[in-house]
Amino acid sequence: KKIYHEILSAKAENRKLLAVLLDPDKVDMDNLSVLIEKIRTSPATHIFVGGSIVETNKMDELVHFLKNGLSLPIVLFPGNPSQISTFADGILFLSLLSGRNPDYLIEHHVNAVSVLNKSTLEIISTGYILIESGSQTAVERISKTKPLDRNNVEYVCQTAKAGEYLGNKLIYLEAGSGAKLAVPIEMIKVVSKEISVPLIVGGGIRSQQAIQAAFEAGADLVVIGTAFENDLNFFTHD
Ligand code: 1GP
Repeated sequence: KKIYHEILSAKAENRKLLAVLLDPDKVDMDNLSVLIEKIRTSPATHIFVGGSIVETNKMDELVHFLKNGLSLPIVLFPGNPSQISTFADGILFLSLLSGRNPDYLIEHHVNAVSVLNKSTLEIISTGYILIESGSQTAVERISKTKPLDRNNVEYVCQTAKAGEYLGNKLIYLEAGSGAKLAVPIEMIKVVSKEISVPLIVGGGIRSQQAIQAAFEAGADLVVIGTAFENDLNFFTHD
């Protein structure tokens, strides 16, 4: 349980965590050594790997390469069970609590058990909550679920707390990759006070200031995907 323990101790010490999300479909596989170098010199504490529609062999290839080049924990962030690479260190076992599609609440999880049982992956149950972000995102399209109203902070809070009561070890507020609007700061403030498990925030965060604002509002771990994907020097800008 190394990864989760580390997240818990970081939270206890108010040490903020940053994950770089890599989508094997978008990563330039011919230039992986540059990518590795950029990550190595970045403030990233975790690598998340996943995407909406990735094949297992692509996941394996990328995870394998990252494992060899970096000492950061590699955590799967899968869109479905076919994306589970047993070369990674851990997996966010996501239940899409904002939606009412049973496939993403439990069905995919049942189907993932046989591969998980053959792996040494650290399984971290995560209540995944999609927040409306100005336009339709891939999560919404693929999961065929509606995001929660970004103005209804109370309902989002209740959803997050229900996720914690169900035993989720993490709560993840997600605006969606490439989101127009990130999760509202006010929502991060209220939800982080409501729950006692660590809070992950991601989607549409594109500047150092936005990362900082999410941390100050109460996010324990911020996820950066698109901004780094589009500009490998993202973390060296002011
Ligand atoms: C996955 O939300 C992420 O949670 C990443 O989003 O690609 O917009 O950084 P971006």
